[in-house]
Amino acid sequence: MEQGQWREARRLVREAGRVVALTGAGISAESGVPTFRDAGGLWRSYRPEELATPEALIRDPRTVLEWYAWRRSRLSRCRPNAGHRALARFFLKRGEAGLVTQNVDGLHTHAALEEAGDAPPDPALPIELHGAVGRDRCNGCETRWPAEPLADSLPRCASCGDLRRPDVVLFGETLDPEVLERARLLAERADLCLVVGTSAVVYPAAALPLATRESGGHIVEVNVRSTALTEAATIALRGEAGTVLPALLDCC
Ligand code: BJW
Ligand code: ZN
Repeated sequence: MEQGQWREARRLVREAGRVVALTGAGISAESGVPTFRDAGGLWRSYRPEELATPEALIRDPRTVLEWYAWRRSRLSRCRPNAGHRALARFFLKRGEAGLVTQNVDGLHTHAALEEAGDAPPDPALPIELHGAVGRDRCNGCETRWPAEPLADSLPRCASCGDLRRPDVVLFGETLDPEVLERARLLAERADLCLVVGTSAVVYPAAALPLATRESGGHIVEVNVRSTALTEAATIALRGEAGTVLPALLDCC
């Protein structure tokens, strides 16, 4: 059964004209980045749904900014793993469609830079649905800056005085419509959507693989356990992304 699943998954990858990948926190787990909803994915007993909200940012900005400062400092020690690198190699080789991520950690971009040697072409660079933790933006206007360490006083925008915050999409905030549309078109036109390391409970990201399926394509899921999307998948490969992705993609 297991052997048959692998054979079928490899066939789907080989025969697909266009492949889109949707990744989540699980692909970065082996790089030492905590996930959101697995055991150990909590921070000081807060759940992401409590901290990653615009309401929390207004009610208790210091706690939210400290959470991001803690994550940034952990991230500064993290490197892309074999899963990020396998996807980067795959999309460097097979330019049709491309990579969509919910992650804000920048590790797909690092992997593409490492694998490409110089400027990687678009399909190997991720569409970052939920933004990037390496940037700040103003909560009031559109000004953006590279992230800076948290000081004693709350960081403020020099133009409008509003709070300076990470350039990420919190719960209840809307995704950048152009970014979402690019991802939606890739998913809709793909013959195969590879869904890696996501619990698939956060929308609209979780709807993207369903767009592939509704237009006649397949879903192959890579995860250590079953998820909200498993039933919709043609094949579900159980295992760590850093092991499964090279084994699945390097031979196709
Ligand atoms: C491994 C592994 C290994 C471990 N190898 N695998 C439709 C229905 C219901 C609700 C909504 C809906 N549409 C919109 C909503 C509201 C909301 C939502 O989806 N809520 C649900 C939770 C119910 N969505 C939004 O608010 C979005 N905005 C929006 O839609 O605007 C319009 C709107 C507004 C208001 C109302 C309605 C519409 C915005 C969502 C933004 C999410 N933001 C966060 C924080 C980003 C910044 C940051 O990082 O701090 O994004 S929350 C957090 O969850 C983060 C993640 O990107 C996202 C997804 O998590 P992910 O990646 O799946 O991680 P985990 O931890 O959940 O899963 C890890 C997986 O890896 C597990 O499956 C493990 O098994 C696996 N794993 N190790 C392989 N080694
Ligand atoms: Zn401003």
